[in-house]
Amino acid sequence: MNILLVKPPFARLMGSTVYLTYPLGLMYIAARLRLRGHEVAIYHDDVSHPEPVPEGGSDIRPLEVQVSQDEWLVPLAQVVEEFQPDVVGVSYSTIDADAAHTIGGLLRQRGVATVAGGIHASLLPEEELEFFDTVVVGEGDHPGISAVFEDHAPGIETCAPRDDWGDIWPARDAVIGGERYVRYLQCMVETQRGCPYRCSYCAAPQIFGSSVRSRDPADVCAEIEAGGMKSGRIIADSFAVNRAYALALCERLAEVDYSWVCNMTLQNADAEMLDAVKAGGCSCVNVGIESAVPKWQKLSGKRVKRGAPERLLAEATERGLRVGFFFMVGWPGETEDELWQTLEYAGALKADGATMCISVVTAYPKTRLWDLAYGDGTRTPPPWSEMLHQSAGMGYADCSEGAWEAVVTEANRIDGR
Ligand code: B12
Ligand code: SF4
Repeated sequence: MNILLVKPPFARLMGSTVYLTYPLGLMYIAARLRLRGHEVAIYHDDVSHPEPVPEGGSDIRPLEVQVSQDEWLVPLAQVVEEFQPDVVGVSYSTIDADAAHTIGGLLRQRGVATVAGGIHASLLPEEELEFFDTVVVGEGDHPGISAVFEDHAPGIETCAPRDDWGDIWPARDAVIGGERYVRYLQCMVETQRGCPYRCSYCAAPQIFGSSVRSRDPADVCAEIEAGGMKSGRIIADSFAVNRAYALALCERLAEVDYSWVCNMTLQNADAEMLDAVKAGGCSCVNVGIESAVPKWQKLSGKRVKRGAPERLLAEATERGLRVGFFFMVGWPGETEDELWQTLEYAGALKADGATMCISVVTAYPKTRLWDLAYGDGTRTPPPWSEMLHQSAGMGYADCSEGAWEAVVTEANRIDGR
């Protein structure tokens, strides 16, 4: 069968490579489908479109306006024409959902069978059936996925998280125009799935489960070496949540010439772990603090002991490791005073050498935060294409519009956007 896998535009519509992502999920699925002899290509609009995303700059454009225009669909329609797929799989998270629905409409018009999957389809499968024939919930790179594509039977297919998920490598060569990804993205490697924590804003454990499933460190390193990877990101929801595995992986990574960054939970980032990741080639650990205010830290789901971020920063800096801290502003009911406490705290950590990412609180479907933000019906969720952590249109703070704009401007300044 000819199978086309599609990821809608995001960075291209935003107008900046800063927003470029790398479709590892689709690459895993492509590898699985190829094993069954299918002809597979990935069309990731950000790089496959003849006018790919422009380099650099972070010019946030009104995504919803871009999505509603249809000229961006023309090259995709041409690829469909040339490749003549028997079935098309579409992958999307919530921010991409409006664009994905437009793609679903185009394919229906042409009578092409469709399979939807990824974060958003996994969270709201019933709703997505309006736009696609088959909707897959969960991890789509398991051996049975070929049959799902072959049958493309109308309805929902649920895939439970598998312990043996790392038995194949992603087909990195399947993307049309894939050489356009910046090298750093091409060096992204996934080591672990699943997370036992329950952060209120996060949907990941609902798709990847709460039990942590890790790949053999030797296989991870073989993939890195085979790809000639030198500097990239390790994809693992919480790198050190399984301490023994993290230490073993670092020991093995120390033997390859690969520099990496990862996300880690604050309570796991102790001196022993910092020594291990540094020895393993880590250049930066990213850690979520989420707020300076204990009440909002607690709501986020993060456990932050007083002084712990400063201690981590000092210990990491001593070892030549960078630290990136994540903060969020705009918790439901957050006051102006509380918002500025977070900005001042983030500014101080930045002055001490941390890199900073300050996001606007955005409640995604099927999270605790969604229930808090929209559950009582007093607020209406915006269109999916507006649900961006960098948008002043998001956030649920209890302050005037002018005060909120000043907060977002300052957050962007500290963040460096
Ligand atoms: C690393 C990361 C990033 C990186 C980029 C990662 C990359 N691959 O390029 C950066 C920092 C750039 C990023 C950006 C954003 N991210 Co992000 N990110 C992640 C993280 C931690 C890992 C993503 C990943 O690579 N996973 C591994 C791959 C293999 O998984 P996957 O793509 O989901 O694919 C599997 C399944 O979903 C399924 N599948 C996927 N597609 C399809 C298609 C078909 C047809 C089928 C059958 C199955 C299927 O099968 C795949 C294999 O099992 C996830 C959390 C998580 N655990 O997934 C959040 C996550 C995806 N991000 C999230 C968010 C909110 C964003 C942003 C919107 C943030 C923002 N700027 O506002 C942007 C959006 C970018 C975009 N267009 O998607 C949310 C999404 C929530 C939602 N409801 O959409 C997540 C879930 C985290 C959270 N807080 O809940 N992200
Ligand atoms: S630690 Fe990360 S992946 Fe796990 S629930 Fe929290 S935000 Fe989600």
